[in-house]
Amino acid sequence: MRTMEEYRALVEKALQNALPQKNGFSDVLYDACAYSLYASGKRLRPCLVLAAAEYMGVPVSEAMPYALAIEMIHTFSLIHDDLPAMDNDVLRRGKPTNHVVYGEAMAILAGDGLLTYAFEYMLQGAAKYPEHAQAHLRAIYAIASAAGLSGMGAGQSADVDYEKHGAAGKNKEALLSYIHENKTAAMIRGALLAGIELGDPDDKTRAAFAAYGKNMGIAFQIADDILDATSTTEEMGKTVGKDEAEGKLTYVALYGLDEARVHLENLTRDAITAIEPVDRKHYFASLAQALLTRKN
Ligand code: GRG
Repeated sequence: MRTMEEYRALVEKALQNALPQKNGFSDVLYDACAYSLYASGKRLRPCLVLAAAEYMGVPVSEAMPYALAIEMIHTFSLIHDDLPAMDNDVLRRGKPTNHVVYGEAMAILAGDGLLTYAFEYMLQGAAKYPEHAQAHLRAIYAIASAAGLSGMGAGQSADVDYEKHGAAGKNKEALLSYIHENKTAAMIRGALLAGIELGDPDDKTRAAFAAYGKNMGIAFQIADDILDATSTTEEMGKTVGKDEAEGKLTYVALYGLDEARVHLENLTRDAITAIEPVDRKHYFASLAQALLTRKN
């Protein structure tokens, strides 16, 4: 297995050829997709796909379409999350947001385009390996279910609904866990599961990666909440301090900074405990530990 930096370099290179060619009439859609996709994201989810696949002995070349597809879906979610109707953000990945540059209508199309193309891209990838068709179907399912109505979409809707209507009698702790588990952790868990499903994991491995991904994913969002309250716009490449200003339901808002940090540490420990039985070289434990202290 390689380092996360090595996976990231492979992802950046492969991404450059991932979008369909320009054809003249819809070049602006290509430009809008490329603008956000090629901006400097951390590429965490695609790197997780590749690491999990290599852990299972699957070559990077076979896993790459799934890595790039999940980054396209993640980028779609960022473009739409930034729209005026949602978070109304003007800065993302260190650049003006998609709708600021291309207008709202084109930003909606770019998000829709990236989401849809991700599935086209995964199916093209799967078609090259007819002898592994079942494994590729399982990988597509892992990503589709992470992104959709019982994953990221569900979490985002609960988040948006809270902003419009408040908790409306719901238990706030449970609602916050639901939002973080679905809005953010589902895609991190989905990336890991897609990677291992390309091999032929046993139930123990599947369960370990699922629990690891869920705990690390929630921890990742808590770190995001903490950074929103403590970091700078320059460091994060997006506007910080908005969570508090807009009364968002976050770990910092509900528990305060110190307790949010304790939740972050506990979830990281739970992630490490979950993966330990199958984590041959402590690769995934080290990764969770590194994310605990991330700066952006
Ligand atoms: C209804 C199908 C459906 C989907 C909903 C708008 C939306 C689509 C989802 C929003 C999900 C969202 C923005 C969650 C926040 C997750 C998060 C922590 C994003 C930041 O991830 P990083 O830090 O960002 O990995 P980079 O830019 O580094 O990739």
